[in-house]
Amino acid sequence: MNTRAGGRSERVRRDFERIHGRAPEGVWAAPGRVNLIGEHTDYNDGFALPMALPQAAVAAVGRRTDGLLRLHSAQGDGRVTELRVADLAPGTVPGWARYPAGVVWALRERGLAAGGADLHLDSAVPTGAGLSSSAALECVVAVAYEELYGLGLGRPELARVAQYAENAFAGVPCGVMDQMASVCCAEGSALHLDSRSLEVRQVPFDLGGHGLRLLVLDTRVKHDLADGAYAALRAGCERAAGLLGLPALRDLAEAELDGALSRLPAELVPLVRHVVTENGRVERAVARLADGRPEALGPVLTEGHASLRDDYGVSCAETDLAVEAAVAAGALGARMTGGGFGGSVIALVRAGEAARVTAAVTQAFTAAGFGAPAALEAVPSAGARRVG
Ligand code: GAF
Repeated sequence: MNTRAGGRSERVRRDFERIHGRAPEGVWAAPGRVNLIGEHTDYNDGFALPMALPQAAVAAVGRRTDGLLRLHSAQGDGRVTELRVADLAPGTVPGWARYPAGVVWALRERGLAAGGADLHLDSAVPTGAGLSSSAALECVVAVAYEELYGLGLGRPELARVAQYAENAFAGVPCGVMDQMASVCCAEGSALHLDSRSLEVRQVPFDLGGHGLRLLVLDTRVKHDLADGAYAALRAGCERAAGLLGLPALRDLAEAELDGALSRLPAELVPLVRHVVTENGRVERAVARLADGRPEALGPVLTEGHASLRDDYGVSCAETDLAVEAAVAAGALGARMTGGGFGGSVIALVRAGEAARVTAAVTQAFTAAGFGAPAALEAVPSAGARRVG
């Protein structure tokens, strides 16, 4: 099934023709994601369980032989951004264009024959909502280039290239989860990701068959991973691993946690406790899905939120209130998803309770003087692919 992205491909193709005055060579899509559990574990070489959203970035692309990269976005200001691929350098491209341009730069940094192209992008992934809108832009360009320029990298390597573009070209020190989710997810499944080996396993996640729905409530509090807080957390984790003599916090077993915490400075204790217990929550979540009990994910989600709020310190008043109101209204579990400092909350609900939970969160926001959240529904959807 082609979900909404496939349905949009004809329009994106027509828009490309109007903007670039020629036919594209193809149309590709790459989705945003929600992460079910496993937050702030990826840069600790740990585990995560994301799933792709139906909302995707769609790109119509055609190669150029003159070394120019001509970028247009339906969400942009209407102008075409024209860049010379040979001149691409970190820090030189502002705004949304740094994500597609960064991928072309990252491919060339690897010595790959990535030349120019005309691109038209149209993304349905909400921006600043913690749903990986930037990874979707990167990954749609990565899969298009993989095919058009015959790069032969394969999925996990494409995700690495996209991550490198975001780290080194756009200046955001993210881990690899969002890019892996965008390129490797499969319809009907969550993705069990080992961020060290990049091994993945598709874990069937049949919400509808179990009478469940997964709500996404975007608090509309914009988060920005480049603002320093994310980098500081990452640095804290790396420092803790160093002090413990470990390659990464992934190498600390839950059974050894108490002993390890007693050897760390007080400010690193909650960070380490979150990362180690969060890896454990991923394993518990996967076991519950494997047992055919997706409703049993609920308590794992809510416990994960408490850890992000109390130990990792990446929640905020709006995400805490959304979780609290959703659970009070009967959600099986809820948590913030993504990097935090705002963004979205996911809530696992019985299908018949979806409207009530959404209304309860909206009412709680009104009572607290917050703007109304935007509601979406998460359905485990396909990863990046050609759609036209
Ligand atoms: C953001 C980052 F981009 C990811 O790599 C990950 O660290 C996540 O925050 C937190 O789990 O989405």
